[in-house]
Amino acid sequence: MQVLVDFPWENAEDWLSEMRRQAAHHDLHVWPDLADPGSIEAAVVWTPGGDLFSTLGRLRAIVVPGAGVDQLWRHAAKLPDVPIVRLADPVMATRMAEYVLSMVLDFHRGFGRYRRQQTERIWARHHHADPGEVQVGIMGLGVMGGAAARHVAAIGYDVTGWSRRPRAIEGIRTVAGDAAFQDFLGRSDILVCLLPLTSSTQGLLNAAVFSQLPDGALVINAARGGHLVISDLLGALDNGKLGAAVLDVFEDEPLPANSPLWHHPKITITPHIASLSNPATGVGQIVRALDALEAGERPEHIVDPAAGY
Ligand code: NDP
Ligand code: OXD
Repeated sequence: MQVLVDFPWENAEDWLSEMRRQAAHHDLHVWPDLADPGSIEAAVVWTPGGDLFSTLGRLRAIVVPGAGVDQLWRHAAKLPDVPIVRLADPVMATRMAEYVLSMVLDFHRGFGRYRRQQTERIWARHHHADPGEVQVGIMGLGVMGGAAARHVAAIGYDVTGWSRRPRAIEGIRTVAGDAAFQDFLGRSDILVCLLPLTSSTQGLLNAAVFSQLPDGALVINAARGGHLVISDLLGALDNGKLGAAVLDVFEDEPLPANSPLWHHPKITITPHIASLSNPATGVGQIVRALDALEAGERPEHIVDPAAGY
């Protein structure tokens, strides 16, 4: 199969060498080295620029080398009417779960306060609740949110997960849909966003939502920058409604140097590393999708265009 590949990341060489190793039975064309765009049957792309797709007349599928697909809509002038396949990688899910768990523990045990105390050589001990008394609400119970919920619940936190449609996960209270949202927020001392960015979830982390959380709550956004209304977050942190925020994702990445988020004392920033994708397993999934297409079968993990994820 004729396959266009583009991995616009600092470790692109690792992805390319995995592709050359695992997809040796396909003809790979590495962007922008594309002699005959009309021959390409599958495009493995993250942020396809401008009108790339209009030049790929024989395209049969787009394979996204990551979990989220919203960046396709943002970068491509027009998407062709072909299946979009995404990654659903257990390695990434575990990485995300570790990130969420470490941020939950950091907040619950107050380690930020001890880091600040250390800068002033203050020896002061602060007592804390047990995990079972801390309510963690996870927005999104898919590959990422499901793994995060299990990890956090495994060490005793009181976890509730919220999804669009009802989901059952052993050991976790699950709720679904708009009707359950308000109650869900009220039981989220720590609110974790692991939703896809769609027209229904854009701007969902906003002042109205923050106002329904318990006082002093932590908000963790490891999904997409577009979920968060930054001015609402700053307002809720500054008026004391929220205790802290952890942000891994931003509408503009890298986060511009002049962003007020960088220096806010209640905000922890990480550079979109909550779950770095893993070339070996990621390429394994990409190749399974390409092989299915070549065999005339339907690949796994096809995005529902109506839902947008
Ligand atoms: P999935 O598609 O597996 O899961 C999405 C979940 O969100 C599902 O449970 C879905 O509900 C729920 N959901 C979608 N829309 C709504 C809605 N309107 N209301 C309530 N729930 C909704 O996605 P993943 O778990 O694989 O990934 C989630 C997101 O995480 C990605 O889209 C990406 O943006 C982000 N991500 C960030 C990374 C990072 O490093 N920071 C790395 C990887 C992903 P239902 O179960 O009913 O379908
Ligand atoms: C993804 C991501 O969606 O890394 O895979 O954010």
